Amino acid sequence: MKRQLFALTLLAASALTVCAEQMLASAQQFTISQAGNTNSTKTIEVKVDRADTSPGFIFDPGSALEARPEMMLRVFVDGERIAQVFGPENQSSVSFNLKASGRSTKSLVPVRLELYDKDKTTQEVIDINPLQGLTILNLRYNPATGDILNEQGTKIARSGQFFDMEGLDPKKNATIRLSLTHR
Ligand SMILES: [Ca+2]
Ligand SMILES: [Ca+2]
Repeated sequence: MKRQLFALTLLAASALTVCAEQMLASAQQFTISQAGNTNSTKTIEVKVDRADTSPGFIFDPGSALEARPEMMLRVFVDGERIAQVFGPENQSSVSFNLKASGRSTKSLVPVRLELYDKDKTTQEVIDINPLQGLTILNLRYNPATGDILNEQGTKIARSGQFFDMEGLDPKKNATIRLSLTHR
């Protein structure tokens, strides 16, 4: 009887140990998933103040006035288009005063801006990317740090501050002023 009781006690003790180990393991898993959690949804806000081309550029044939572009701006957050806006006809400079937002769970959120000279039948890209060979902007926004990175992973701006991006194409370029932030 005494031996049976001893065995039962051992059994109970080992069961407790197993139980405690399982609890510890699940607690560790919980901690890891908390620490590695980058999946919370963020709302990324994109503001585009304005875009300016050089008045001397000839976007269209015709008079000096007609030579100016008809700007169209598209903005994407994490692959989803959040805005498409048009400037007035024949304007070298357009105040977009655009504010649009999109959602993402990514730790580096892709933000894309495309600027075009949009006519009835043609749609020509206007270079707003200072990197050689690139015309549209494919930026990355880091909600954890507030850093804004270019296509090469270089930090180019900070969250909540307006910054300028200037295209280098000698014929069709513009400087665009934008800011990114999140909530
Ligand atoms: Ca025009
Ligand atoms: Ca045009």
